[in-house]
Amino acid sequence: TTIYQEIQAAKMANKKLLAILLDPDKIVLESLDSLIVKINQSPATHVFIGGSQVESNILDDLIIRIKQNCVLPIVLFPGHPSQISNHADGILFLSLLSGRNPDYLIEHHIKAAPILKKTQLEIISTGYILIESGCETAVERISQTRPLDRNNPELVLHTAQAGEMLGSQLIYLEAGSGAKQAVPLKMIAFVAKNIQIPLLVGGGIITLEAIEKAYQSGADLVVIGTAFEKDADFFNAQIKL
Ligand code: 1GP
Repeated sequence: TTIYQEIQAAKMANKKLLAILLDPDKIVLESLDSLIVKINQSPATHVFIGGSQVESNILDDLIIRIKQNCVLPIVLFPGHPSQISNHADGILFLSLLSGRNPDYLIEHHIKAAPILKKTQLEIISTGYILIESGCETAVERISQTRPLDRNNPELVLHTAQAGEMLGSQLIYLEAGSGAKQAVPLKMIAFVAKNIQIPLLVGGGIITLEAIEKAYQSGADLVVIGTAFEKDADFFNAQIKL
């Protein structure tokens, strides 16, 4: 079975999924083994790997080392076509549907296509929607796009539905890494109810309670970056999911 089939099966069974996002720029290779132990002890079902500036040779080594001791699927979450490694299992092929920068809608994808054709990576088409979160985030700065108004759920839904109609396999509602405000729960619920494909939510989720509320609102998979990066005992220190 593919990564995508497993996500779909989990959605059907109402089994919630959790991805830990690792930023290769911030990982200290010396402490990688203990970090992998923490990932294995956590309730995570997926490892996402991505960052703003990544050298692919670092990426290869990092993924090889993670795969030695971690059985979770490794999914690339790239910011740029240079961030592709054939050692991962899959890649979120993101189109930034909230923005109007052609590079992030299609241009990078055209550059990535011949590279991806030479890999075994499972390619998962993902409609990526950036939601306003209180301050400028890295996604906004690097993509040079504006996030969608957090008080306009209709526009967010229509964007997600257009992505679904264009063939996205997943919708990812993103507040941005380290966001002050996560995606509003009502917005998660409104979008989840009105699309058929699995819904990913991330950015600014820093408590187990917030993860649980995102699930209850309809998120199928929650992405945790900063909270785990700051405290590798984040999941253990609190009540198990
Ligand atoms: C960022 O959604 C992810 O792309 C995770 O965000 O670092 O705020 O958890 P955090």
